[in-house]
Amino acid sequence: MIRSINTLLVPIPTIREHKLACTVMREQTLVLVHIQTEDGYEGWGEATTIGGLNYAEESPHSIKINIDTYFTPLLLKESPTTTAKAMQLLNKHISGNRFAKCAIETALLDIEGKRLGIPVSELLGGRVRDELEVAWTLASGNTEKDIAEAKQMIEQKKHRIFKLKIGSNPIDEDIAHVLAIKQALPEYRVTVDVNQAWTELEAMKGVKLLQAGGIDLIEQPISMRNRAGLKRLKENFDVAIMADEIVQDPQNAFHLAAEHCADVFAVKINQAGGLKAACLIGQMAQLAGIELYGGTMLEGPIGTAASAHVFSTYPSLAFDTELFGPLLLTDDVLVRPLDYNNFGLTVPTAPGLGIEVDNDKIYHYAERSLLSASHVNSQGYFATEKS
Ligand code: MUC
Ligand code: MG
Repeated sequence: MIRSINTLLVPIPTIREHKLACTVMREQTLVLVHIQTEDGYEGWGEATTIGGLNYAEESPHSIKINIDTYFTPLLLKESPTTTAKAMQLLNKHISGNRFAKCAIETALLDIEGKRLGIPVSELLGGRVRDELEVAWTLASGNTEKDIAEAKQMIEQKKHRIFKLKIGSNPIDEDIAHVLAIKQALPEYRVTVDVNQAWTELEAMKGVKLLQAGGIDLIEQPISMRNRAGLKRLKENFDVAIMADEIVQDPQNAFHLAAEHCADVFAVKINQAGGLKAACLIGQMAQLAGIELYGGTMLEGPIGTAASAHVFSTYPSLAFDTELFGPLLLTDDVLVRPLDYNNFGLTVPTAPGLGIEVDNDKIYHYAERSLLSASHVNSQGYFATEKS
């Protein structure tokens, strides 16, 4: 039985500016959910999004307010006895809010795994791998800096797959940037993420040039609203086209898979609406012959561990993962950081998420962020100010 649910906003600066087509990130706000039960268990979950409301329709603040105002009272009143029943209840009474649902489900599965003495991966059907290869995103905005960063990552045996964020500059500039990096790293996998920035016409040109330049994977080149356009790109080019923003809940992933709108799905636990939903999307992709990629919403270590448990269960993960979120942050919220080595991440094996959260540090960070937010009212909500 759930005793308490705390939702904490934990902003952590990034190690450098992270430039996407839709925003420039200098910090990431982790929305952390801490659930404690009557019988003494505790679980942690996390939701993140990118650039406030730039990337998706949930922001850190909307996630916190909706959990505190709608999710928590419902869960405390109805007292569901399992994670599955809790999620059924939430899905019945709360529409949308996939990121918030993901954070709650993660914390509940963490508790369920600890109670049963098994890792979350085993609650999700069972892992088939213990290590995940992790790509690094080059997004400093500067070609020379990106090349130096990539070479350092290779030398340190941290990453050997590189994803470039493009779409904020004129297309010819972006292509020149990508091709210069690929030429500097000829034997390594280089992929691009356009984050929906191109029109279909621009994409016809861009994809052609990137394919000719040896780029291995092109992620969400056009608007998520142009499903037919994505399918046309997939059919017109040999280079793998990956769907990202367009892959949302399992229902919508079902249609994408049935219509074979992309070669690869980037699956993200937040975007899917939770861990079980992300597993379901993976299964549908596999049944439709679509390859899988373990995506990130730039989660910190809690969401990254949860994602790792999910991706460890996929029978095939042809395009590997990009679970580098914690490495982009200047501080950790775990007692011991996640185990990144030899170009990958080791999936934790201890019960639940298999991580030890630094509760004191998190509560300290969350308090500091509340104190520094000038428009916060007594409940910790952002109040509307009169102009
Ligand atoms: C996205 O669109 O894939 C993943 C890596 C990164 O830098 O941004 C995210 C979001
Ligand atoms: Mg993407």
